[in-house]
Amino acid sequence: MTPPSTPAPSLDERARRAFAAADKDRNGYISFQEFLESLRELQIAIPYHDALDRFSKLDTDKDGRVVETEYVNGYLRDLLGGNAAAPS
Ligand SMILES: [Ca+2]
Ligand SMILES: [Ca+2]
Repeated sequence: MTPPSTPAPSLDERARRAFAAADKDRNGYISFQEFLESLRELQIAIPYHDALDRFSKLDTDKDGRVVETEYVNGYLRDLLGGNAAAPS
């Protein structure tokens, strides 16, 4: 049961994989419903409004869908920019 030895994926490769995993119906974007499901799969238990908040941060053009570019950018932003969401 040893995992195949693959070279460590780059950050945006990881982001793209995470995106593909979250896009359940493979229609090219993540809906909020899919986003909730992916959080659940990752066993990230966050309140509904936090999930909504994260989703809307990813959805930079606010069309209610997170496309791959938005996801990848958000993923990198999260890692590089820190996650210091100031309480409003
Ligand atoms: Ca989808
Ligand atoms: Ca969008």
